[in-house]
Amino acid sequence: MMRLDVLSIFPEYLAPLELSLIGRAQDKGLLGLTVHDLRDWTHDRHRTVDDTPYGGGAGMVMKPEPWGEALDAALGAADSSVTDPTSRPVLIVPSPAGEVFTQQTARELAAHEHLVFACGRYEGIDQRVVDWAAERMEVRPMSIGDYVLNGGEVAVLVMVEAIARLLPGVIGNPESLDEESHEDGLLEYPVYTKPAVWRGHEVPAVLLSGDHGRVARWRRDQRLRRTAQTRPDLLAALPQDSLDGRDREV
Ligand code: 6GU
Repeated sequence: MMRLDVLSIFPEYLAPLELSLIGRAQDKGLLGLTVHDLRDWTHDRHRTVDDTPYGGGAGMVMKPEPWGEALDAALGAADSSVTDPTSRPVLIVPSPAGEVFTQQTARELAAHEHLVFACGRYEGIDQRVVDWAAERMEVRPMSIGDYVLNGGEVAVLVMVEAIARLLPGVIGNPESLDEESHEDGLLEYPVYTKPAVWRGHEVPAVLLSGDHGRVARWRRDQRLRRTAQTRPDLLAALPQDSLDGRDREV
């Protein structure tokens, strides 16, 4: 069972993880998710987690001490001498300054037994927390895209959903994963259901033809066109041998 620990000063922000697919995965015992309040590891009356930055400047920085104790607790008796890299915990630090999280990252992280997410707020976490952690575990500063959020919590919702749905048993029909956008480098094809005509718009005739070969070819063409239209960067990044002669005619 994959273990996930999320450390945050706004644990209520992670409440949606109890719902839907991820909530059910927890009920089924496929996933063990715990959300922790960072303030549980403060010892002053005001439960202080931030302080002014050394060197001056705007905003506040998250103090290292609560993070140190929180990470000690999340890691527990984890044995850092274990050699299998998938059994070593990974610390994911959401940050707009991180490496961009992609489907490839989701697949890599889904292979690990224990992920710890450290949600920063304000101007960020004292860098020594990350440096100290990097001596004990794999640390991955991660961004979910080129824009700025107020904190890491929403980014964690995004990453946990992308990772959890890849775990065996979480999605009812795992075949539905194969032709999704970003799995093989092409965007997905458009889908239709009944009625065959709706507000004057018809379902493409090929989908009613019963010819599985023609349907497959049409769907492939649609994926190529959509990708060229919306994400030419993805098309350019495809390995040379992933396009056949018919693909090149599209
Ligand atoms: Cl992971 N955190 C924050 N605060 N902003 C972001 C982000 C993460 N990814 C994109 N913007």
